[in-house]
Amino acid sequence: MPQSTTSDMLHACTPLSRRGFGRGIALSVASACAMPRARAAGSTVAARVVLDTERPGRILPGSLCGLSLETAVLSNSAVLNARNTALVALHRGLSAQGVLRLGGNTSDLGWWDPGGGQAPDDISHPAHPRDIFAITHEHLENLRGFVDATGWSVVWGLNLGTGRPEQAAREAAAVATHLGPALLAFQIGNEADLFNRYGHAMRGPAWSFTQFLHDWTRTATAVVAACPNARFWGPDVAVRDDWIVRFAQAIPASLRPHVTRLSAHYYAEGPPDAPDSTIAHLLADDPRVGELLDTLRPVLHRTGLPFAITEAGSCFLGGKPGVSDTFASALWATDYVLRMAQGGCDNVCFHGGAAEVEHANNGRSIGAHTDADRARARRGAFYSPIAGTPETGYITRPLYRGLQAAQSLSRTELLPTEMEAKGINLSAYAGRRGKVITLVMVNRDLTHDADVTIESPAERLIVRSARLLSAPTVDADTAVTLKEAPDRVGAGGTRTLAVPHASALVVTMG
Ligand code: BDP
Repeated sequence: MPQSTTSDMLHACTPLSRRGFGRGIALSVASACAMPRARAAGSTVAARVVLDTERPGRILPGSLCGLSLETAVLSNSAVLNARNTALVALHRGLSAQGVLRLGGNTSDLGWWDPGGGQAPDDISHPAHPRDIFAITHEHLENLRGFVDATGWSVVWGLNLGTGRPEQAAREAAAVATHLGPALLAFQIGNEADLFNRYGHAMRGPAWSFTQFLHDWTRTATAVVAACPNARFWGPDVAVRDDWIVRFAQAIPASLRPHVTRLSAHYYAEGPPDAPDSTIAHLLADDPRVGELLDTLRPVLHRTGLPFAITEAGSCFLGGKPGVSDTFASALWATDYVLRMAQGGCDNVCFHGGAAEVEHANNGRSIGAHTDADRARARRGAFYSPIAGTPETGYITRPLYRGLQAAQSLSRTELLPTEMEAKGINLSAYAGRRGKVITLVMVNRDLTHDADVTIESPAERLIVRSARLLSAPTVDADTAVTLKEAPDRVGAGGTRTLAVPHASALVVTMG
């Protein structure tokens, strides 16, 4: 995917920015500014959703929504630690078997220190002189305790940026030993498609896919020599969809059985100061999502490999206050996860964490312009689903509730749905588990309420329960709830349900 001019301009002004976001999104200034603070007097549309209960698709995994953290989080031994019971509970509140991906920019700055040594001279980088950190036995033991307490599994990012294959192999062996069955897979290199960009600066200007494949193969080969059962997810790129396709085609035969999932990252917008890093833009359809799914469809079919978004966020460079930490991010995420799931993606890990995210971004929280914002960002990057520290305790950000709403389709067989949205920004996703059918309707429209009539030609469905994902306003950063809406469950099996603007409704039927 070639970088757009916009992206190059952004790249020129903001050292770490690197994504061509927003291509093709037609967003008028008027709509970008439309920010209803109270319920707007928009009209109600009569929409219709048709469920095809006879053609169930694949079963979505229990780990549909996962979390992603910077590897540098391990430097604070109290965070990923079984004794951090508040954080354990918040992971369990999302999923009983989620995926915790450790990676991000800091995964290319960590080095395996088997015993209190000095960082090897060749693990250093002029662009990140003070960011190199050690990974120790103690860190890995704490991590194991944490994931055992949560029931989650780990995807571990190995250092391709500043490390050497032998070091990665030693690190992989230690990680495999400590994590045991809780280790799902390794990744090699974080967003290697950006390694030649200023800010990442891990490689020179001539860096290419061919060189990446060469380096990746050397590292993976060394890792397999040290851990014969190693599994890999890759290529974990930021923007180059074509690298995913080329990677799937070019994995050397000896490593092919070890690659168990294709992976990439997605940020809906950014950097925070870009004019269209807004709530309206976040909630509008992003054409890149459809483009990626179209690109991947034949590859997933041909290789039989599943696909994951191992790092997702509303706005790169730490998120944007007033956007990433608002209810809008919850609505965006519910729709994004389910849209991706419908397109063949099995897992979306949302990036977050606290000060380590600043670490990953060279010590800056770009979106924070006041001391209060900076203090808030240190407790949790604006895009983080969870904010807090072991000392202060933890809170959920609005995004977390959106992930819980999306998780309601985990472990269901996806059902084809057709939404007649009458021109408003309304989507629907459904799944079946045994006799129960769950339907998630997301109304990302900022002004139009919808009365949605549910039709299922093959069987008569009766609404049994409904939960509403809502908040006082779309830009609310508190009081976001996902709670029972008994008024939606009409007597006699009413099947026309109200989905107000800026809300989502999770309905179970049988
Ligand atoms: C991603 C990096 C991660 C950063 C994040 C961001 O992998 O380390 O923290 O962007 O920009 O690309 O916030």
